[in-house]
Amino acid sequence: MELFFYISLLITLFILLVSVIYLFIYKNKSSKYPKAPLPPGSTGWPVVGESLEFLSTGWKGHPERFILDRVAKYSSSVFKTHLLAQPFAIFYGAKGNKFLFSNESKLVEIWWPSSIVKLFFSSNTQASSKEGAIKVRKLLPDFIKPEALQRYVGIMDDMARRNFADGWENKEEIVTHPLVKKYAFSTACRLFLSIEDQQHVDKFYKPFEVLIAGMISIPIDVPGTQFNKAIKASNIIRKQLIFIVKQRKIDLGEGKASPNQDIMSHMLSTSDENELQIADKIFGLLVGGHDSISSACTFIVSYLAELPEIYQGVYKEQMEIANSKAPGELLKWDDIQKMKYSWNVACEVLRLAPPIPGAFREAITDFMYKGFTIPKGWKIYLSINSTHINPEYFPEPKKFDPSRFEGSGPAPYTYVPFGGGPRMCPGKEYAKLEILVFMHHLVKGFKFEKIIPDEKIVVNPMLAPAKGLPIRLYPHKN
Ligand SMILES: *[C@@H]1O[C@H](CO)[C@@H](O)[C@H](O)[C@H]1NC(C)=O
Ligand SMILES: CC(=O)N[C@H]1CO[C@H](CO)[C@@H](O)[C@@H]1O
Repeated sequence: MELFFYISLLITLFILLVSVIYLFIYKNKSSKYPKAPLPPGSTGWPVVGESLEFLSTGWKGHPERFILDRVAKYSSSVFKTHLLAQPFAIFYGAKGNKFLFSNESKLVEIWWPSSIVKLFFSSNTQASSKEGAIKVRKLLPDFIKPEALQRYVGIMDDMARRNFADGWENKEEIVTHPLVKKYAFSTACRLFLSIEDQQHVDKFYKPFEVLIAGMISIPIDVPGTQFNKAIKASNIIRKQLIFIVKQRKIDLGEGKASPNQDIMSHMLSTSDENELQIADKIFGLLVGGHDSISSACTFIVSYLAELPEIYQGVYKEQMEIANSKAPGELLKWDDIQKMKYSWNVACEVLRLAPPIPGAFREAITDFMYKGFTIPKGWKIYLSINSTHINPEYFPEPKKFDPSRFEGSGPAPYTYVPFGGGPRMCPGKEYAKLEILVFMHHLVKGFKFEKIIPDEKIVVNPMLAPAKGLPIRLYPHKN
């Protein structure tokens, strides 16, 4: 009995001693941190933090509410929260965009939630370490420049023509979003991989659908969950892509394929990366390319259906171009340059309905912003949408006004549908080309009206009308 008492006492003393040492070290350590306070905000419930609130505002179709409510509550353009089991600083406003975009790689660097990393990166490129993070950054190519795209305008035109012929012509009603997705995906398959056969494209498309659905599922990886299915789909796609890339490399070596044939050939002949890295990049481009572009095109249809004057302006511009061409002649780079009004309209659509509502970063060092400390390792979410509807930068923000983009356009860092700084979306020029070619065929062929007047908008994982935007078509009589 006595022995038991002494042992308990010893254990208690030991625990006390350890606590004192721990507190001493901890206090010393934390005193080295800058004195500035953390940003205001609540970290919500333990572990889940405010993730549920964040997701639910997204599901309800108002992801910007999560941001705007808190900006009002804390009257701050930066606040802290806890999302995806991580401490987060949310940045809001053009100054925050500018600060983050121009301090890329100095203070912050791109970051992906672990569920996305699991879905998109093969295990050897996953960002589990510093080295991994560098590889993930390298996955984003920077080469899809206008020069590299010019020769593909004709192909894009041909793809759009075929897609409108198959999906739109001789139909009274269509559902826009799925059709446009198919258009964007087939175009990407052709331009990146030279896959033309529609059956092949359809077969390839199936795992992509599963993958995209998995992006917004709860990331629990056990057999049967949507997330698990998405990981499997991702592995299937990657395997196929690696196979295609390896085969192409052989064909290029033997002169059976041309270095200018498509973007994959271009990558293989201009970069020193291995097949695996190139396959990963193409994977990213296929997903990013078809989902964001189809979101943009769908909202263009939506706004044009509601705004007859804007439609008329686009129609006039596109018909001038169409009438200047010989029958059957494909669009050229010069024609695209003439689509100025159409592009302003597309930009205004992207302002009001940016496909991606925000972007993630990670603090790579402690830094100060607006008098608050953002500690190293914190994740950062910068809101794109909330800047776009700030009346300080866009007077009468709800008004659809393409003239905002005339001349020098909006002030820097206020309009960021493609991100900004060195991490600007690598596919911006590609997207611009594809969107304009789409608009050309859209207005040349049809007038249209919405079947559901006030269709709800969801984030899925990109912005989209809840029912896919069903419309009634009225082909032009000619
Ligand atoms: C980048 O970060 C530095 C250091 O915190 C800051 O002084 C600077 O203003 C930032 N750049 C911009 C353009 O905001
Ligand atoms: C993703 C997102 O937040 N979209 C919103 C952007 O702002 C417009 C205008 O307020 C809303 O209609 C969108 O839902």
